[in-house]
Amino acid sequence: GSGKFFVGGNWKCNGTKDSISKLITDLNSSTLESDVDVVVAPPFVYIDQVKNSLSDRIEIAAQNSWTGKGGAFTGEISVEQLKDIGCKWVVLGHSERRHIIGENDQFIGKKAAYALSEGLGVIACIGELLEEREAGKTSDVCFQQLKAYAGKFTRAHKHTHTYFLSPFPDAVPSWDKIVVAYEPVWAIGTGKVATPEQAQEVHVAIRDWLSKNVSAEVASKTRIIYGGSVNGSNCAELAKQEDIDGFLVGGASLKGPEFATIINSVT
Ligand code: G2H
Repeated sequence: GSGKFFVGGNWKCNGTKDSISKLITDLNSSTLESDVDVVVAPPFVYIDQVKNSLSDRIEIAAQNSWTGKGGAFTGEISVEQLKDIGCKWVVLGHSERRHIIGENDQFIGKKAAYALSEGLGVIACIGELLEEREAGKTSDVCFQQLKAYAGKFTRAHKHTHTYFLSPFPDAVPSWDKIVVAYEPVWAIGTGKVATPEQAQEVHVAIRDWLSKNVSAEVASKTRIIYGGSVNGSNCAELAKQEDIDGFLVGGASLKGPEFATIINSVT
């Protein structure tokens, strides 16, 4: 793969003060490979607790952020607030937000561009539904979702005159803090993990798209991580694939020892 192995734990809407305190104790006492970037994404209300008790070895991501500066936006959390409490990352475009909550490419791209413009790292999720895979549309869907991010990243940097010269002109600097997470929707929380070959095939296609539409450098440097029912038993085979640069883990990230096993599957 390219870059440093990256493993994110997406806790989703799970946990209590007590269960999170136990998880933190387990994470703090586990031995983690040094050559891996590790990030956890707690629910907003527990971020401060996590920040105050989790080892600095692990960075913190939010599971959502607002499209711009804070203000009169009831129920939203701004990027500035996330930075204020110590978040370094935000997970955006997760399939649960796309398909359960109804966020579209446009809205997700706007959030991602704003987070990046404020220096927050973005874990940019993409992935196809089962019916889309069965209709042979996996790459089309992933490319469409990638394009929505890339287009917005460009607009976040449109102040230079090169804007009009290519479809994604100033995209290079803004891709530094992006990790692409490929999560086939049919594999999320279903226990139905993609085979290493299925994942590798899509990761190659994503890298190829980045190369053609952004730049060869961005394609080779950007971490492309896999998510969808990754666990302690299937991580090693997936991690061996050339273009799998890490994982976004849901259910299995709620168990400290198993999450450590996944982090340490780096090859
Ligand atoms: C995919 C993943 C984490 P899980 O959503 O983002 O969750 O590992 O539970 O399938």
